[in-house]
Parts: sequence; structure tokens; C-alpha cells
Amino acid sequence: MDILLWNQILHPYEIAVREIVYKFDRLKTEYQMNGRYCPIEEVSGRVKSISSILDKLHRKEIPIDKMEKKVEDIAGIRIICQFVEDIEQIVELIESREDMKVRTVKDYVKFQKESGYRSFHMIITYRVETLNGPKKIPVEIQIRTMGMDFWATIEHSLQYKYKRDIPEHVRLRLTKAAEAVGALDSEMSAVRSEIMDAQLSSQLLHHMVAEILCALENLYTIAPKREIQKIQDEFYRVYQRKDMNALRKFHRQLDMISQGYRTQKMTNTGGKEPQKYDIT
Ligand code: 0O2
Repeated sequence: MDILLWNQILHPYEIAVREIVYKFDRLKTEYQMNGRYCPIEEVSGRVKSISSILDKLHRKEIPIDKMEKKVEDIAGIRIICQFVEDIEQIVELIESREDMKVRTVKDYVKFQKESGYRSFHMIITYRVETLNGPKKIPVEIQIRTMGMDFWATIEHSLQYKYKRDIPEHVRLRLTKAAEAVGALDSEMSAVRSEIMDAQLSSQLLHHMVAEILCALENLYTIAPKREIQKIQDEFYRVYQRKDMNALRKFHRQLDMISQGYRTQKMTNTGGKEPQKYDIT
């Protein structure tokens, strides 16, 4: 099989990975825009390297012409979340989509692997459009918490270093580390609602500040500079209080001031001094 053929074979998998990562990223943005907690922390994807594919074919004694049928993780997506509870939400979200048809699932979260590995795996069918027409391909989606991901990444590197024959004393450490990750995930779950509240408040604060600064910037073209300076100083004062209600009130007043200056500009003052508006 020459290199050109590999490229041809892998191309639809690349399209699938790019499209799916993009779709999950867009979902994340949608959650944020709606001020809702997003169960997805990070999404990444990869097409399995040719050497990894060859290793897997060898390891599982799969003939090369059966590769596309038997190796279901050529296209791989990884979704990282903060809490174990988020995994279930993401699974339901995927199950409800029309563009991703779930073929099989493996729940290594409930049924941890002997190695200590924990993660939720789904094989889905995803349709890509290519120059040669549509093609349905399998994609493996791995869903796990940050803690599970940390453990799996380290263990994966060690498997590579020791050629899948990790020495017993290292294996023992990994088992202990897996237990610690399990305990960490449980502790985090216990304070999940508090953490979610804190994150949502901080997200709302960032959103509000961005909107206020944008409104202030728009004011530059219609209001006198010293007025804007006064409003800006007031904004810094209000911001220091980190009080969402005060910021909301400030935002509303700023909107009214902007509206006032805009109306004034439209009706043309005829050389008169522009009227001043105060934030109180
Ligand atoms: P890579 O380099 O990540 O692509 P098998 O190869 O038999 O273990 P199978 O039957 O194809 O796996 O499916 P399974 O068990 O769902 O595993 C698929 C992928 O999950 C693996 O791909 C790993 O990415 C990950 N995984 C499974 N078990 C472990 C584990 O014990 N430790 C770590 N770190 N990852 C694991 P590949 O092809 O093995 O490797």
C-alpha cells in the first residue's frame, strides 16, 4: 500500500474529526451565550497515525484489507469534562443528535479496566461528504473527566516507554494513582453545585463587563470626551465592588445615556452645546 493510498483512505476520517470538533466547540459557545453551565470543558480530535494503525492491526491480527471495517478508532474525538456527572449529560447529548448514530458504547467509568483506566467510549457512525460522494465512517468518542484524562495520558506514555509491559512497581503506583483520581472525582462531585454556581457567576461577570466596555466604546463617537471619562471612572468604581446587581444597574443607565446621545445626534443640536447625561 503506497503513501498516496493512505492519504486517500485517511482523508474522510480527517474531515470527520474536524467537523465533529467544530460542532462540539460550537455547542460550548452556545451554552456560554445562553448563560448555561456547559458539561464540555475541552474537545480535541485526531486521526490515528499510520504506525499506530499498523501496530493495532498487528496486535489484533487484523488483515490490512479489513482495516476500515475492524479498526473503529481511526477517527478519535476526546471530550474532557469537569465532573463525572457531566459524562452522562454528554452521552445523552450525543444520543439525541441526528448527525451521530451511536453504534456501541463501553462504560469504563462504571466498569473500570484492570489497568485502572476509566473513560466512557462511544463508537458512532458519522457521514462525511467527499468528492467521491458520501461516506459513513466510525468515530470513537472518549468522554472522561480531567482527572481520568491526566491518569490515562501518563499511563499511555508509560505503555509506550515500556512497550506495553509496564514493570510491576510502576503498575502498583499507577493503581494507587487511579484510586486517588477516583477519590478526587468523588470529592469534586460533592461540591459540584457550588463550583458550577461560582463558574456561572464569573462567566456572567465577564459577559457583563465585555458588554459595558463595548457600550463605552460606542459612546466615543457620540459623547464628549470628558463625559466618557467620568462614566469610565464610575465604571471602575462599580466594577471594584464585584456586585452583579450594581453592574446591571450601571449597564442599564449606560444604555439610556447612549440612547440619549444618539437621539440628540439624530435631531441635530444646531450648534448648541450637547446636553450632559449623568450616571448616578
Ligand atoms: P491510542 O494510541 O490511544 O489510539 P484495545 O486496543 O484492545 O485496548 P479496543 O478494543 O480497540 O482497545 O477498544 P477500547 O478498549 O475501547 O480502547 C480503545 C482506546 O481506549 C485505546 O486506543 C486507548 O486510547 C484507550 N484505552 C483503552 N484502554 C486503555 C488503558 O488501559 N490505558 C490507556 N491509557 N488508554 C486506554 P489504542 O488503540 O490502544 O491507543
